[in-house]
Amino acid sequence: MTDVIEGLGRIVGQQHVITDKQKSAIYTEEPRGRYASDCLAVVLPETTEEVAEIVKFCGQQNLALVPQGGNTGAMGGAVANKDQLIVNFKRLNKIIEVNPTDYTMTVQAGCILANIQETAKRHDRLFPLSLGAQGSCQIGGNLATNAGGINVLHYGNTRDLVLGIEVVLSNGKISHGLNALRKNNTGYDLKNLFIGCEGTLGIITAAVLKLFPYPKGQVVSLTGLESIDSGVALLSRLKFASSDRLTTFELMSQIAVETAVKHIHGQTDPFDKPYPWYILAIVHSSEQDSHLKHHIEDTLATALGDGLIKDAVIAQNQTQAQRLILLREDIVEAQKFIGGSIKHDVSVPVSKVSEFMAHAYRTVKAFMPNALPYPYGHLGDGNIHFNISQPADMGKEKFLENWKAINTLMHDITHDYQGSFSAEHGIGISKLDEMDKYKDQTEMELYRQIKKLLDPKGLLNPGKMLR
Ligand code: 2HG
Ligand code: ZN
Repeated sequence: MTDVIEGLGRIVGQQHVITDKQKSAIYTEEPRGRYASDCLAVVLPETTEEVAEIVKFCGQQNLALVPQGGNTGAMGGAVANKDQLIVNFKRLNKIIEVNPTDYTMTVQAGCILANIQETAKRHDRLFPLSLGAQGSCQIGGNLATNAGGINVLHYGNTRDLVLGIEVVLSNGKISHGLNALRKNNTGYDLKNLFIGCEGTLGIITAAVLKLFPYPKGQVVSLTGLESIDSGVALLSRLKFASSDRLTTFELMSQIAVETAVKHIHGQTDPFDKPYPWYILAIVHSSEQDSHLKHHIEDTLATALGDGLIKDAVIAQNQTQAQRLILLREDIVEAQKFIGGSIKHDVSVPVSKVSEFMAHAYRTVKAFMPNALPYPYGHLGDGNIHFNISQPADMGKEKFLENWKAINTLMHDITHDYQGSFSAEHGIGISKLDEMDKYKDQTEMELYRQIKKLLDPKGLLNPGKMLR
């Protein structure tokens, strides 16, 4: 053990190897409090070469390592045990280059997402990945998990926002794939094998990201509706009205909005009366014109006129826009005020969301009549967080004992609708059973062969993604 710590210290400097349990607690605390995490030590490399040396050293020592970014992941992908090393990337945090002409930014894995967004903005460019944890999550973690967020509808998932990556392989070699070309049709698509692999095939240490023109104008609206079907119809109308510049189309249930208004200081519902469903829609425009706003206003007015929606507001300035966006952010935090939550991160085709949700409600209520479905999510891309809050008459622990049973019910239904049991949060250790149960067995076999090829000793984030 002393040899291992000394060996790591020789690579990164002894002060960057943490063995003290109090000091390592921020790396072993798991955000949802679902899993116990521990580690032999936390190592903080500053360069790609140091990461490569660490991986080589682990190979010699037969030591498993868990790559970790901002430790904000929801599926336990960065959880370790007492015999494993946590390699955290917070010191590998340089923005290597911004190229406004090429619309690219080259970054190291430990850069905080919000810093990347702000840097892009200073160059009048947008890096569109946007999610609740952006103030603390690292881009390396976003890449490893192919993170989603609220702008996927127009700009895509993390995978769609990357041109090239640098990866440290399990043998300690560095794969120099920092491609910045829009067109490069050579070879297999290794990039997309490593993105989303949750650190099980290789460790992404840097990436070339795609940038976009910074939207000078944005139209932010909130709509009250009676049904999901109307939401789906509104989605199409807004896509057309905005010439497909609709970036965000987020669904919130009445219970979610009411809970945020009740428990989050300063939060309000802009409407006079509650509605079963609310939709936050954002349209980006590269021009600061009022033309687009009028167009969206007209579209919403027509939808009101023909009864598709029941009420709507359009933010008139930046402050009002931020308030509406904050309502969507706050509903996540607010759920904690009404007790334990059994969470889901499922997706089905947009055309099936309405039927799927009705089915999910019926099934949950049949299983536990007083359970409180608290759904919200990214309706624009069919990804719904059909979360379920504990019944008022049941304790948190007792309720959470049903996690597995309720997950199984929900994921079975999702499967019946040709959906995914994990639309944006990944697999980690949370959804290993689901991988075995729902994924195509031929695909699973290929995954195992790829894992064996790229990580023959099984030292890269073992037990995550695949058993
Ligand atoms: C969101 O969409 C996040 O706000 C979190 O993906 C979802 O905590 C959740 O269930
Ligand atoms: Zn989400």
